Amino acid sequence: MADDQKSEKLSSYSDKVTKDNIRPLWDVLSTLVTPEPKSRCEAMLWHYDTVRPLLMEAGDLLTAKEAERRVLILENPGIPGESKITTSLYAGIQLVLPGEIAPAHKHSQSAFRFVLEGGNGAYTAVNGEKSYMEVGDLILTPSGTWHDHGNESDAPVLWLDGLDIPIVQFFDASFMEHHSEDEHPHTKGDGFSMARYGSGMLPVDYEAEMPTSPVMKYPYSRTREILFKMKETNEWDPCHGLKLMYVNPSDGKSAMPTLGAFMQLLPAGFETASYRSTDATVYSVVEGTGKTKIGDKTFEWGPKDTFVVPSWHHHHHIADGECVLFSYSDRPVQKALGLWREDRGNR
Ligand code: GTQ
Repeated sequence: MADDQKSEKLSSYSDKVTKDNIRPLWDVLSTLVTPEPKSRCEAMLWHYDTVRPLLMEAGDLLTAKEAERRVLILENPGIPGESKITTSLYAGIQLVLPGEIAPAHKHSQSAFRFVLEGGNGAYTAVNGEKSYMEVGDLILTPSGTWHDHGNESDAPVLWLDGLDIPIVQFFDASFMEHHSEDEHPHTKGDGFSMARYGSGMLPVDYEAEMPTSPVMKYPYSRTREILFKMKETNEWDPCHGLKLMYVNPSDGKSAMPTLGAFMQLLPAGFETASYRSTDATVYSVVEGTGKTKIGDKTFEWGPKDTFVVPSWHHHHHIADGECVLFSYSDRPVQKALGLWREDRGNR
């Protein structure tokens, strides 16, 4: 058969079988099984100075209660309309104004709040425990736990919401319920779970019911102190500076099964070595200014900015002064499935 005759026959064959919900593998194999990760996710940065005024404008338009959650989603430009910051993760910035309550609900999705602004009287109540917020605190909302947010302070509170919404969507495993009251019963005070589970001791015979940390709040004051203590020994990793992972103190694994969260310190003037890994990573700048080069793009950042590094993209950070960066990714999922890979440069 002549080449053009053959390709015409193959093409009409494909058209024919597709009508029966059948597809020839040879048409799609190279897009399904790629030699390297090929993602629609693009490198991107959102300046806090862009997002904050938009949220304050939303604050004039509707209450936290009317919205249920007054959140602006950070949507990846390569995946428009899907409410994703990476292929597997969600990010949003949430605003709760003084006196407001974002009403209690629970859902299959795991979430965390990473506090950007305000606090000092604003809180998230999770599973009966009321955690007051300070900038840089990480507060968990494990899958299936009742939670509501409130603000008893006289200033707005804003935080970064990280959720595994796209992962739960992928598995078609989403359930959610509203509580009958705006607030679920707040029976435990601030620091309850930290004292019980996060102080190097556990109640004897403790057995985890869920593969998630029993500690609800990881205060920044503590995280920062650990980083600066570690700094004294100068053991900087060329790719990461000093980087810590938030863990479940009862098993040493990731604090949440679907969301890996990290905090790192870069010394003034430090330029990290080129690095890439298969977990697309969302960063939130806590302290300092600097740049991140991702492929041929350069993103300049300062406190409270959010940026995303897609899977398997070479990147490195350049710190102007001393910098602290929070980040999260789907690493625990990839590790559990034996899929996670990293490449520490050597180029
Ligand atoms: O605060 O419970 O950004 O349910 C998205 C979904 C926040 C929350 C989000 C949610 C929440």
